[in-house]
Amino acid sequence: MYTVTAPENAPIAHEVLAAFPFPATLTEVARYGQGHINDTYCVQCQSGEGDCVRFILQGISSAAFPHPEKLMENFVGITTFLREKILSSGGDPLRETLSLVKTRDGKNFYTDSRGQVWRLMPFVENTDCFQSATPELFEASARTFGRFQYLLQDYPAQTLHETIVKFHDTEDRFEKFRDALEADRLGRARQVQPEIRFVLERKEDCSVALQALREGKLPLRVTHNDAKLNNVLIDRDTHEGVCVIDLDTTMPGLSINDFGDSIRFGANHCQEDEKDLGKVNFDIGLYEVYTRGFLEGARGSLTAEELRYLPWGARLMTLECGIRFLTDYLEGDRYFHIRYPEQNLDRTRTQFKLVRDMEQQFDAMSAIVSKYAK
Ligand code: ADP
Ligand code: GN1
Ligand code: MG
Repeated sequence: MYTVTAPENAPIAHEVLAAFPFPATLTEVARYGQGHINDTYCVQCQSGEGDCVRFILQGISSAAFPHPEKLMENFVGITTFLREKILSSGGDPLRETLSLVKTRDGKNFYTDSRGQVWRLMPFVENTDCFQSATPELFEASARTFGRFQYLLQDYPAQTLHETIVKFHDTEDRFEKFRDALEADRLGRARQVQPEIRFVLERKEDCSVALQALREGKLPLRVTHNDAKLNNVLIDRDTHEGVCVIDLDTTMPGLSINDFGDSIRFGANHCQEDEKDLGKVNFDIGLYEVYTRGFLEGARGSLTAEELRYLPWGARLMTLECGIRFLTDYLEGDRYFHIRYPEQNLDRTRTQFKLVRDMEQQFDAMSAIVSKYAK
């Protein structure tokens, strides 16, 4: 008998596990990783000879993703496409892209008796997932995200579903913020006047990327949309990026946003909810190594206008994320999980401090892109 270290979900775990064909005896099922969205488990099997095989079992969050079956269609389309690209360049698709283990009845996912969708994936062994990194690891993640962009450049973007509608529509995020402010359901607006002003003063910034898209300056591509350091698995021996994971928001989007989200998350030395703003600083040195790695991985697949707008991607993803945290705070913390009452406000403040830093160093950020763009 195997152990399940997830008591609140145990009956479901048994039901879900029974739906998949495991190659050997199950020995352990345990909660895994630090993701905030999906229910992730590591499932371990052992053969008679003592060989161990691991899998990642994930229940997709129906709160974040209203149509998980469409998300799975995207997942299959993207990973099948990547598999072919990786094979033709001599790589190992079982390490360099996620893949699925089908259910006993040959489906790509299992829907449990409560309606939650589950998928099973081979565990990419001998890798690590980092929440913060040295410059070398940060650059490795940049090359991997740049390569992801490069490999998907001729994917038929129009065939993908929008798994979260208007996900990086910064203008819409601004409007939703204004609605939350107007409603002010919990009377919290009074305490956050400086943060509210910060957003209102940047209404025009919220249109910069979308306006460039409307004018045809920026192309719509297939992008990851949650391109953070902790969504790349890094090889334990070579310290090179191996595999981009967490593909649930991979859909049509802007390359500058993938670049920007990585900078937002990784080009600093603080936690997202750091209370001491004295410790929250945008690190332009880390920005430089990320830029170098991303452009190397993208291998010339970005247009001159995309390159020109990369620094805007960083500013806008950081501003947008701060707006989302502040909106959630005003609405009573309904979207982002919180561990203490003012966590979304602390998160808002770190993002806005980073935006200010980027605004002040914007010319230097542009110069760095020019230095590495060929
Ligand atoms: P979330 O959307 O909740 O962030 P992720 O898909 O990023 O979920 O998965 C959560 C964690 O599980 C990751 O941070 C990583 O540590 C681990 N993980 C996910 N898929 C794999 C895999 N195929 N092999 C090894 N580890 C994985
Ligand atoms: C959420 O769960 P995680 O950390 O992968 C969010 C991202 C935000 C991030 C901020 C689907 O991602 O967009 O940037 O929190 N993902 C979703 O911490 O909303
Ligand atoms: Mg993740």
